[in-house]
Amino acid sequence: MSFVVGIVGLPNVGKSTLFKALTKKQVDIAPRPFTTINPNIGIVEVPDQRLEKIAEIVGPEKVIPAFIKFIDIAGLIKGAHKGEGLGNQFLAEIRNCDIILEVVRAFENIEAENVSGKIDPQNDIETIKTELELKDLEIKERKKSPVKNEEEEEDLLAQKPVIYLLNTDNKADYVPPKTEYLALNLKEEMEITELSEAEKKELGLNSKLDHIVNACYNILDLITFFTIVGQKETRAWALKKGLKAPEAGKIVHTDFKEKFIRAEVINWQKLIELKDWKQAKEKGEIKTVGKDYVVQDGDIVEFKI
Ligand SMILES: Nc1nc2c(ncn2[C@@H]2O[C@H](COP(=O)(O)OP(=O)(O)OP(=O)(O)O)[C@@H](O)[C@H]2O)c(=O)[nH]1
Ligand SMILES: [Mg+2]
Repeated sequence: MSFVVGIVGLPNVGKSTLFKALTKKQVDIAPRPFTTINPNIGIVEVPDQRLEKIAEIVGPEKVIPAFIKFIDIAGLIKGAHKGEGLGNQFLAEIRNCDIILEVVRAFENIEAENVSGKIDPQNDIETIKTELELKDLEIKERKKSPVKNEEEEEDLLAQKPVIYLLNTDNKADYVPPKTEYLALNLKEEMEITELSEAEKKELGLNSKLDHIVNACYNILDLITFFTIVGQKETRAWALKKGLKAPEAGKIVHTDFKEKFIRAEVINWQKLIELKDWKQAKEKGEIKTVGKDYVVQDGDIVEFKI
């Protein structure tokens, strides 16, 4: 199971710039609208110091972080819901996303045309919102079923959680949007990812991309649990908050759900204190839990089948 974040916004606002900074993938970035047509898909690791600390005491061959999938979707314009600028195709790509990360333009760049005419974050936010709502209306009309089941409701574009990300160059004047938002200079962020550690230090530059990944993780309502496979692999997994041990097991291996009997669990910090699993077990610090156990953020889990 993976969780999907859709990068959405007007054309030329820096969506692909953000995608490249996050995934380090080479994608087309250019000062013209509709540079991106086919979506770019990439995976981003979720930063987690707990994983590093667990790995320090375990010393595994491989350390694998949890990840989120990001999709860089083509720009939407007014009328997208009616097919304007291939809008229908692009809107359909949003439907498969769990949340929307909306990039909003707040930078001056005369080369890169601003399709909405001027820097006006609130106005741009409303343009996109309207397109999503109009598309939903059209879908509802088409279905015309009086009772909506939960799944259909969930499918609505305007119902998806949104994180607004203002792409600012810290120079342009603008009235901030009325909603909550993150503000970053995405071009600078992309450039930072191309620097070495030493260069970053020298220039005193720090990436803020982790804030975005963490914000996505939070709004997706995810927790992290860990697994340790001997000296081989220590791994972090993303799980929807509130799910039980067999559901967590399913993410690791399909058998872990079907054949789930019990799991052994310890909080990550407790294991760090006690230094190793065997010792923790001897001290009675490893809990044995059944299929109704709700997995907690920071649990280290060993599934027993
Ligand atoms: N000055 C400045 N230019 C930026 C910034 N972010 C992006 N740009 C430029 O704006 C242009 C468009 O950037 P893209 O990342 O391709 O934008 P996009 O939203 O993916 O555009 P489409 O795929 O066409 O919808 C490029 O020339 C970028 O270099 C920024 O923070 N500051
Ligand atoms: Mg693009």
